[in-house]
Amino acid sequence: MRILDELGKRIIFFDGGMGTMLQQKGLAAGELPELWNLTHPELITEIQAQYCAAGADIIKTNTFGANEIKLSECGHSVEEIITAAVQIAKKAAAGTNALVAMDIGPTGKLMKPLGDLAFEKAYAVFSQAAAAGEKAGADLILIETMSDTYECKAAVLAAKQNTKLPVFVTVIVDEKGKLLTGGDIASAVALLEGLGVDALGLNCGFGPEQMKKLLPQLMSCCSVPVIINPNAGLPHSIGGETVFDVKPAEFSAAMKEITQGGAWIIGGCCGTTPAHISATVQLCRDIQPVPQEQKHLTVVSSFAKAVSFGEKPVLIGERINPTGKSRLKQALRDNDMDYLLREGITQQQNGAHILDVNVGLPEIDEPALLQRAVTEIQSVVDLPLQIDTSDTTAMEAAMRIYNGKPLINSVNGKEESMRAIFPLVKRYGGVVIALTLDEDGIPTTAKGRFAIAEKIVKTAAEYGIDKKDIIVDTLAMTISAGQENAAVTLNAVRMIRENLGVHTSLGVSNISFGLPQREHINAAFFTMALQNGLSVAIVNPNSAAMMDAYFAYCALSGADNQCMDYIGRYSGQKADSAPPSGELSLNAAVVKGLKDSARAAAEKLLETEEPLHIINTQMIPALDQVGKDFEQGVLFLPQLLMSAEAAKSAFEVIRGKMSGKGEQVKKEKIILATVKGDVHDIGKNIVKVLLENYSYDLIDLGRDVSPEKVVEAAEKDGVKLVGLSALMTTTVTNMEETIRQLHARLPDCKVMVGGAVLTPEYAKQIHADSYSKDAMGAVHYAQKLFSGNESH
Ligand code: B12
Repeated sequence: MRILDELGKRIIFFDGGMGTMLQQKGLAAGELPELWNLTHPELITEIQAQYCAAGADIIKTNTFGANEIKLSECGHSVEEIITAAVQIAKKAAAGTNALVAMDIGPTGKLMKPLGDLAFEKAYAVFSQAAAAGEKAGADLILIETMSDTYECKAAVLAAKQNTKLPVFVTVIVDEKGKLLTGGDIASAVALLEGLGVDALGLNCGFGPEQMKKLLPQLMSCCSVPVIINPNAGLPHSIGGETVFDVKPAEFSAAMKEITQGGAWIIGGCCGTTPAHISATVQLCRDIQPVPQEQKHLTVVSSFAKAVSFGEKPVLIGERINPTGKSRLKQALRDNDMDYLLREGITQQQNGAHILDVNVGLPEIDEPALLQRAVTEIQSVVDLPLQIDTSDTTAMEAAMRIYNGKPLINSVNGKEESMRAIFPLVKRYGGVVIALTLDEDGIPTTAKGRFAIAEKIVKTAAEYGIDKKDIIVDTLAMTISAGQENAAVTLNAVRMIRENLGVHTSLGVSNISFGLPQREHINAAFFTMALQNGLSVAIVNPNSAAMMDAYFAYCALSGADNQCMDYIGRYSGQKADSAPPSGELSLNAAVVKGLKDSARAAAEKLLETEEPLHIINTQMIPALDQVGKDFEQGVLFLPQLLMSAEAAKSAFEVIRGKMSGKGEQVKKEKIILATVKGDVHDIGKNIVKVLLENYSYDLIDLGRDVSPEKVVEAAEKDGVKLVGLSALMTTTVTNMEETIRQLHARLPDCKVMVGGAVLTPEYAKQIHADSYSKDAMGAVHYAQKLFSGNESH
């Protein structure tokens, strides 16, 4: 059976859970399931044979964690384990029609800048696994349970560039349809379809009922076959054991509705068994797959958001482009990324939907700088980016590491340009802006520009690029050089939109070059272009005139539902109020995650304010705000992390001012640690600096510290006071355990605790000797204790 030929003709069935089946067969917690391919091959074959007997068309190899990162210390090579796993699966499938999918799961590491896994390292790790799977004879690749689109991109590129196998991908989302790193379903689909995967969908997380609710969202944007592999319900814990509630009959009934909702490929994940698959096959095998509609959506995405063209006119912020901007040129020469980030944030605040990123200066290493700029901007701004460069090496470098499906600026009608750019668009995915010029220059008629657009669309098709992924720029030429220029451009916009059916774009401000008071012309031209069907404009979102034209046009044309955007923007605002810009407060810099601005703001504040006051009035409220937004799903882990980094960099400066004020002779030793399982250490570090400031001799054990390590350190140095920090409800239990062990082993050692989740009552309940709500409280307790005033 060739899987791709089979899709859509009948429902295709994946097998069910492997990990949970192995646990039932005795796999211990912490043991690597992949090693069982070597130690218990017969058990794996047995499970997979049961799945084949149940009617699975595709069985997954037992290789979810078979990558160099997870297996580095197991004593066997990745190839050895994967080869064994594929052979086992082939043996189990022998005599049936079942195919073998090389299963690839996440590495378990966070990608940079969230964690420390570099994109190219992830690519290399996945390449090794994918190639080993193909070599051993797998029929397709399934990349599954991906919770980060960026890691997923590395895996898909690795599979596509190192094998010839079909590539299926499923991601894991929460009940709101969000990935761990904040992406929604539409942004994941945009990225994965852009990369050319053969089928995509959802797996793990929860049961079929919850997935059923997310299916319409997926079907509304997806044009490739859809896969749904849920768990046997929501996992919950009974007596320390993970249990899944949904039984085969209930599971299969929900899966039937899922096929009726449009999924072509179904199966199970954690907690599902051969009985679940068998029941599902019985119930669904005669269902005719619902025809999958081609959505023809023109869409770009970031890690978090997808922007679709055609609904409302789209604005691309033009400010990160050095042409004519000496301050930005200087920032690029100085590697001043914070300046770029501020430009990005301001444009987002002012209403841009996409940001143009162009760092082209003759004297710089453009590929390296463009990659860096894209990475840094993506870590603080969640808008999709337009990668704008005439250097194809820089373009490829940036497209490769971009987290999402980018907009690309640009290709044109020259043979050479199309030959260079289209393969990149095909390989990395993207929507490309096509300029209506070619070897003969820019046609002076709308018809001439239309003809070039037609040629570009036709040539793109030869590279396998659909016209939905092309946006034609009909080129605005200044009216000061030719009366006809505006009319030609606008006619071309209309002809292309109406007769070629592709979206159009314009760099609006070129129209007024050489004229005084350019904004008047720009705003009027922009409105005219929108009226002629323009889909997207490159504008300065910080220009009130342009934004006023935009919001007024949307309200007038009916694109702004009940004028809500217009009212939201202008009600209560004075007509001439200026857009936000300028220096950021420390609070704002931390909330927005801007490291350099946070440091600068802290330095400024230190001229007039006390360090502790700055922490209490600026940093803690900012982090509280970030925490709340995170909890409510407004912010996601990448932004949380950038805020933490910004807070830390401000704190570095503040610490410099705090230390050295106290006495010089070191006093008693105090141990500090953030408890096991918890990596939050900003608060603990503040406590440390303050205690040091009062001349205590601090032993900082860091974060994620086991109870045993704390006890050992306290015992070794005869320490009489230990401070423990915990910030999560899930880690206070480890705090309790640490206190228990300390008290049992060292009865004279006192334990003080702190951290946002704790209350005085709870601290008492877990037998802490002292609780303080802030760092100063830690100092007071230490003073009291060491001067002998502490009482029980
Ligand atoms: C910054 C931050 C992060 C950063 C941490 C960076 C770092 N190096 O610390 C990063 C991005 C890494 C992070 C990760 C996560 N985070 Co977080 N994070 C926060 C955030 C926004 C701020 C914490 C902070 O630094 N506050 C400022 C400091 C100064 O306050 P503080 O720690 O309370 O310290 C003061 C006092 O409490 C006291 N104190 C502190 N320790 C001690 C110790 C002693 C002995 C004493 C006496 C006093 C004392 O003195 C300090 C100064 O006054 C909070 C939200 C919030 N506002 O609390 C969420 C928050 C704590 N995180 C949360 C979560 C869920 C996570 C993640 C699980 C996210 C994820 N899905 O992966 C991971 C967990 C990773 C792990 N295993 O620990 C949740 C916890 C929910 C809960 N109730 O359990 C919170 C509350 C956000 C939320 N509302 O959902 N996070």
